[in-house]
Amino acid sequence: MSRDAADLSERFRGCLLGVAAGDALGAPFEGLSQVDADAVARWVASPAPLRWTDDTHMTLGVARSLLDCKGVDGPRLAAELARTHDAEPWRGYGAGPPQVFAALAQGAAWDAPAAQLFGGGGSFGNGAAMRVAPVGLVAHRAPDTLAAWARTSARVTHAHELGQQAAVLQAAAVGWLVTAEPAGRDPAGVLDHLGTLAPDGVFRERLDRVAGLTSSASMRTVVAELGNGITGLEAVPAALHAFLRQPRSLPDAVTYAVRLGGDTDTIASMTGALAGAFLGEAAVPPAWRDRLEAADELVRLADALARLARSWSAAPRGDRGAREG
Ligand code: AR6
Ligand code: MG
Repeated sequence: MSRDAADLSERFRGCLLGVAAGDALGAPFEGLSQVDADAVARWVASPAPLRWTDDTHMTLGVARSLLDCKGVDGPRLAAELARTHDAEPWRGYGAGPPQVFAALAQGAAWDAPAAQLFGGGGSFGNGAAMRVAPVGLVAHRAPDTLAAWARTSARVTHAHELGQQAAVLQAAAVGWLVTAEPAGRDPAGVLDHLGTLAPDGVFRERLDRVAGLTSSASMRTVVAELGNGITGLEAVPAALHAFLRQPRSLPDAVTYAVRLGGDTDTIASMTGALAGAFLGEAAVPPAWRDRLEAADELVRLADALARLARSWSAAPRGDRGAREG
């Protein structure tokens, strides 16, 4: 394997391990508005197993479907996410997705049930963004395809524009960071890249708030400015801030995200995806990895995604195979 190929695999592994470690480390604190720093420190340092929740469970479903379809195919992704959920429905799913999967089992079209949720407005939850990292990894060399795949991957459960935009932005952040050189490139450049995808509107305003926060801002200020809740509009900026505040340390970024409170598992998981894509596998503490549920399976999938990314980006456009939306 060439040095570049080895580096890419390292980054993909870091990203998926970061998703799972952040999810599992944040899970015990989900929903708390005040998180005790000592309690987080004790839990982070403890030897207890790190069991992940729906964030990682769905990410694995997206990864398997990407590998199977060599891209994002809405109907096949919907079937894979439903299969994944039905095998372990106790993983802590949001309210919407199980309703989608029940309707799919009754024969509904792949994107129809999502449009019925929340009075017909569709979900603006963070669930489409929390599972999208594999899309950002595989399509990192093709920004238009990345955005189209991320949106299609969201549509299975998130019909609301903000739920879909959150997924596009999180995938684009992963895609930008996975090839950024940690030693050379300022990671804050990711915000300029995301600005091209959200030139106006509420997400643009939130990205500007992320750019305006200094690293000395208190947690109270960060939560007041960005939020820490279950919506994509809050979780994407919060994860970006947690990463950009300590971009050279995955454990510091993830632990900080947990301490922000609110939707701790998801914001820490999304932070772990960003830090892991930027810093690679070596940034994940061995002690975390030893505690982490299914770490070997995450590494195996990351390596398969890296092989797909290399073969996909080397293929002529017409041979790329997957449907884009
Ligand atoms: N109107 C009102 N509330 C909404 C709307 C809406 N249009 N959309 C979302 N919500 P959901 P997810 C609220 O159920 O995005 C797990 O714990 C509503 O309270 O579509 O997959 C994960 O770990 C709804 O239940 O699921 C993540 O933390 C909630 O947002 C999270 O759930 C989540 O939207 C992912 O949830
Ligand atoms: Mg959550």
